[in-house]
Amino acid sequence: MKKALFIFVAVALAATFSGGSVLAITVDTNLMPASAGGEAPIVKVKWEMNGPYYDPYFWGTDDSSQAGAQFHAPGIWEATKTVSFCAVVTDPDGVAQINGVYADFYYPNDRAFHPEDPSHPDQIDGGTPAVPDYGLSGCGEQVGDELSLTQLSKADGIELFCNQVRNYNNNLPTWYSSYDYDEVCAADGELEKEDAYVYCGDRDIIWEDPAGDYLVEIFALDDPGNFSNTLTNYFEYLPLTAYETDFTLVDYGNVSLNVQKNIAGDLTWGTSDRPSVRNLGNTRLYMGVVQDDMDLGTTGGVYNVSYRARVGNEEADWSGYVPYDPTTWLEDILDLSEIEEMDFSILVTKFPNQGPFYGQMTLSAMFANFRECFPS
Ligand SMILES: [Ca+2]
Ligand SMILES: [Ca+2]
Ligand SMILES: [Ca+2]
Repeated sequence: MKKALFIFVAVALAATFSGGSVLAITVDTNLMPASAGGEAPIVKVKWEMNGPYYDPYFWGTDDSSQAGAQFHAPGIWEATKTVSFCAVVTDPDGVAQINGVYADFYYPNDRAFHPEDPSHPDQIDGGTPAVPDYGLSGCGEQVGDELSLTQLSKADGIELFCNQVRNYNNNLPTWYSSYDYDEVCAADGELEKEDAYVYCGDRDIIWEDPAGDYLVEIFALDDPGNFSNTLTNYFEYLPLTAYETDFTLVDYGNVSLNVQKNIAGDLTWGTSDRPSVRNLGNTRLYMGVVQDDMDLGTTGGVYNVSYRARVGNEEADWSGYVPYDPTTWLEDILDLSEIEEMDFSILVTKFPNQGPFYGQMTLSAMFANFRECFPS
């Protein structure tokens, strides 16, 4: 028995120390940047604007006169919005020592987006403040990775910042400390003397990225390894509630008296006989519907026709309405970038004549609350 045990241990040791691939070992590594010399660079001012930055048409522009940068969502399926991130950066040891200027930006931290959190399922009508719909994305997480900004020429930098921004969108930038236009743009100032430069870079956000306030951080690093101040602000992705349908007609076909007739939608875009709807905006939304009486009229003050509609295919989601009811808002909420089927249903309780009958429905959309971040 002892002998057998000894052989087992010997084999195990051989496997451990053979240097082969039988067992993995973990080795710690560490480093420190070499001690820095000189002084740190300074990010004096920063801003976001419509991009791309290499097109002077966009220089210094955003989509609202409010202080800071605000941008419209494109409102087009799968479209992108280019945002430019810019800063004026200097280094007391000379701009040649600036090694890089970097930007990071983050989703709004006060809302989430899809997917649904499976451990906290969606609620009817988006839930309540106490029990809302939760989402697993967004919540302040970084959008993409860090962005390296590009140095503009002296002439481009001065035209962009000291003319377009200063003269036409004065409240766009965020300043560090007590720096101001007079100091940065002086005739004998740093941009003129090329002791500072404008740096810019571009990133796209997409049509379905949630509306809200996006945190932006910009900092610089010099050759010896000194970090500048980090200058932060927010830009706003302005809310847009918008949708489109792939149908312009609901043909109920042959309808029998007192028989509910359904027209089923589908999830396929471009099949106009199978109604579909999709979210073009950057908020969640409810679809709403209003319908006339298709000239089917009333009997004893009661309409001879009634309707039902729903978004999606859950039996519980049917909503009923009669002609000229105020807008009926439908469950489910149409999520960001979501395509859903729309189903319609009609019930005729009396035909006033032989027909045919024609009418119109009006579709509309209403903002629905964002998903929320589950408290951590
Ligand atoms: Ca330096
Ligand atoms: Ca603005
Ligand atoms: Ca369809």
